[in-house]
Amino acid sequence: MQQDWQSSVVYQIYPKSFCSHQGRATGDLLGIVDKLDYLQWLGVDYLWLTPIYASPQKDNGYDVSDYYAIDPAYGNMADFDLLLSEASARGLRIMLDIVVNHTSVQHAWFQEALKGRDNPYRDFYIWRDQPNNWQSKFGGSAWALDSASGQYYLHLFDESQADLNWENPKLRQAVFEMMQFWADKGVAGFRLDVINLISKQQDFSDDDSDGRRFYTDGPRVHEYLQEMHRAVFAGRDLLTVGEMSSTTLPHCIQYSRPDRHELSMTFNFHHLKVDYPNGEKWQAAPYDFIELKRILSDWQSGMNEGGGWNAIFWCNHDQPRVVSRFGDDGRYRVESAKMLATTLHGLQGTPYIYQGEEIGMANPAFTDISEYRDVETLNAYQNLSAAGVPEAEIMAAIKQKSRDNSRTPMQWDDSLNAGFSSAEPWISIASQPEKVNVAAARADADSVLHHYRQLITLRKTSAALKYGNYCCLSADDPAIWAYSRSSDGESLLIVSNFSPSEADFALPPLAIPADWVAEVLLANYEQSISDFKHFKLRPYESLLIR
Ligand code: TEU
Repeated sequence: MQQDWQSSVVYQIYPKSFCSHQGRATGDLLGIVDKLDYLQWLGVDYLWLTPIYASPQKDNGYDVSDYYAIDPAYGNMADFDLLLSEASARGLRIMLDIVVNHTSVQHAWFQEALKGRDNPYRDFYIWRDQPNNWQSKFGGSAWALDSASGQYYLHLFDESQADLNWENPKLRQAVFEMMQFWADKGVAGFRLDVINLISKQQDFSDDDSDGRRFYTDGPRVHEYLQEMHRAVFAGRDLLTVGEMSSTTLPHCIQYSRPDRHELSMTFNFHHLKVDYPNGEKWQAAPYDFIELKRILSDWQSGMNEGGGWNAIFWCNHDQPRVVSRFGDDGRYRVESAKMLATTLHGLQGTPYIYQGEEIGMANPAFTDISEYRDVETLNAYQNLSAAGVPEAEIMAAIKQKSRDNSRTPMQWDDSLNAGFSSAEPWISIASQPEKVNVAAARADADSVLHHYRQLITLRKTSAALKYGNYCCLSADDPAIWAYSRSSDGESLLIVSNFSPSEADFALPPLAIPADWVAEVLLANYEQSISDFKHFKLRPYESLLIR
């Protein structure tokens, strides 16, 4: 049966920080198997695993050295097969992360390529006699010298991640075969890492900026995805989601409109740059709430009108925790985590939940650079220090923005290391594990966790939630985000207070038919509203009304 991914919910697992079955510093595949009953209870449909392939782990697996092998830290192929079958027995489907913009420099292809300019694998990568001025997304030049040949290879990310040359049909064939291998095994979907960067403009000109306009949504990217679709996706029941870096709405419509035969849906990050002053990530700053609403609203309407489909999310392994970012991880942690969940799950698109989000995990309160592990964070620290930025400013930015904010171990219970492992974890535990953990949340009917579970159930039963048109009702309000979702016969109203103060809400005239009968489907406070056209919202209060 064809899975209806419009009504599905995806749960993202960061295996390194999920659960260690073997009692090691890092999580493993058997640790995921241990938690499948929990995930089935939660009600999610797909489990997306970030990369589990053999890797030197310079970028936590996004530097793949062998696409056909499981990294020994995570287990082996027998463990993976067990995970597939145990997941399937519980109605859970496994999605893998496909990282094919680049490989690790330790990948056999790159090692062959290093052997000389006429090696058959040389052309799997991108070489130039002289570097241009493009910048790596992790800081510094995007080119590194191979001293043996005197040529430079392109790396849009870390120096250990060499960009693949998609112009080469043999490379494309090798990538598609690898994806077929995993699809044949029974994997039910793919998340495609920075897939809109694979096609580079071939003149490699210098830029007056960092170079991204020459490879973002590049000249042949749609052609390559259609080729991938014919080779791998066609005739298979797969959910495919592309991670799109600095993309545009028209491109995302093209990537995800079914008749284009590219992908099922796309991630974009525009709504998660509302706390980047002038586009600068490494500066501590408050977020712009009006801008957040505007961007998400534009993508809601735009993708709907264009026939595309959004992957919707607040959190992933590259982003800080949403309760710390757009909510309040202190006094109103529970209320604001629920409010953010309702606001996101009310939107049109397929919701993604990142491990720990469902229990309201917060950013860790790391204070020293030695507590951080992430290559991007450590590079930024070095570059900013070298540029003379004061230490306190750098640490304030890192505390707010570091990708490690979301990479601390999953908090399962109040035992040693939050139940993640019997060994000291590779990165410290984040926040109040004795209070914020799965066991405590399951036992408390008012927890963030139970709220997520209700949202997941609601999606399955409400046509308006799945397919309804989105309309923003409070674009300029400094505290409230209200919107409606309407489909034939069902209208929903989602009203959320993003502030720690009380706020007044008035339903704009004509937003809802005159004869409506309101019913609260989900809330994060006790309800006693008599007039749904005009009411007060308490701090971080949120209502989902039918
Ligand atoms: O991330 C792509 C990406 O550009 C980011 O979200 C990145 O983390 C951000 O720009 C940093 O400011 C993907 C993966 O999700 C990420 O973990 C990898 O490091 C990256 O690709 C390279 O494979």
